[in-house]
Amino acid sequence: MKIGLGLPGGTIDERRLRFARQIGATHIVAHLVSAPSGHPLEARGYRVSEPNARAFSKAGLAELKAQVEARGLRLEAIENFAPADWYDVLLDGPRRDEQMETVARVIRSLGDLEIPTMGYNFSVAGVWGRGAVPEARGEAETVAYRDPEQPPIPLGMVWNMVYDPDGFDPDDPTRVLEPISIDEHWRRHDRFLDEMLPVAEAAGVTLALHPDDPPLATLRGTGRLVHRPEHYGRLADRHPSPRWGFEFCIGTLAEMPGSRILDVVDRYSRTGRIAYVHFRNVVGVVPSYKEVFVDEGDTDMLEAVRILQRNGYRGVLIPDHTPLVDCDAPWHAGVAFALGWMRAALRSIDALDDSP
Ligand SMILES: [Mn+2]
Repeated sequence: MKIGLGLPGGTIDERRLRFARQIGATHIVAHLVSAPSGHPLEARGYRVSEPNARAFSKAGLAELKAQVEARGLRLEAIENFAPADWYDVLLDGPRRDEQMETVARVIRSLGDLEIPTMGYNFSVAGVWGRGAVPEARGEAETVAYRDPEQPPIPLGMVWNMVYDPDGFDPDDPTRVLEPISIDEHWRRHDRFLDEMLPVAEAAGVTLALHPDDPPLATLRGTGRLVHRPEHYGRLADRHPSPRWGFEFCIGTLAEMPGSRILDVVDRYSRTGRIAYVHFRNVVGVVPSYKEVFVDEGDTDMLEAVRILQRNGYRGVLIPDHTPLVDCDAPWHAGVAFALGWMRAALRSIDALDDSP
């Protein structure tokens, strides 16, 4: 298996890439939508998604790939579409056709540039409701979900990001999204794949789905897709294309009640449809859980890599996110600890492939 690092948008520069290589990553997963846009709403704590960001253009992706390769690394995947580029795909809105074409263009660009995987999270509510708490080992700051009240989603927002700043008024309780049923959400996702998988097949790009975090059946009135492990199986049966797979987030899957996570790792790694792995650990399950260091959670992560190896998985593991370590560089220390642990774990079972 190979070790990668996920890098948030706006942070990918030469120094960050050297850091990745120095701590033993050979592969990069780039998140391009998390970069701040500079919009005034960000000062009020909202994240804003700008449309047609240059980062997603073929020129932008080519530049990113060249930058990654110049540091001796390989660009394994781009993770997540920009909400501004595909909100009406999620909402089944009037601009859906146009936005499907934008998504298709991104996938074709990845294919042209031989970037193998596009990770995505088909979710209206997105990752929401977790707060920072000093509850990982040694009071390290991490995130926890503690069953908060779920206000409806203001219009102009999907995936916890504002795509329409002019139409967004979080203080007006009448300007909120109507509920979306689970069945309706599944229907929209099936339609998305029915239309987009032929594009991915032609481009030679794998679409890899992240499970819903937090894994609840509904969140803020909107249905969720993969909130139990068996939903991955259901989707794999419905969409047998080799260009559809799992962005296999062990942390999120472990947050699902009764999931017996090592059995889940065993079952789904046998299918050969894991595109790449988010390798992180948690304590608890919904509606109450927290993220922790890789070696302190409920999941025996060493056993997880043994199972992946035994079942023939040879792809990339990234640490997803980690608690922040108290020092001058909390993020760097957190991921460096995770990568060191992961390299040693793979080495101990003779499973580390160190070639970019
Ligand atoms: Mn994840």
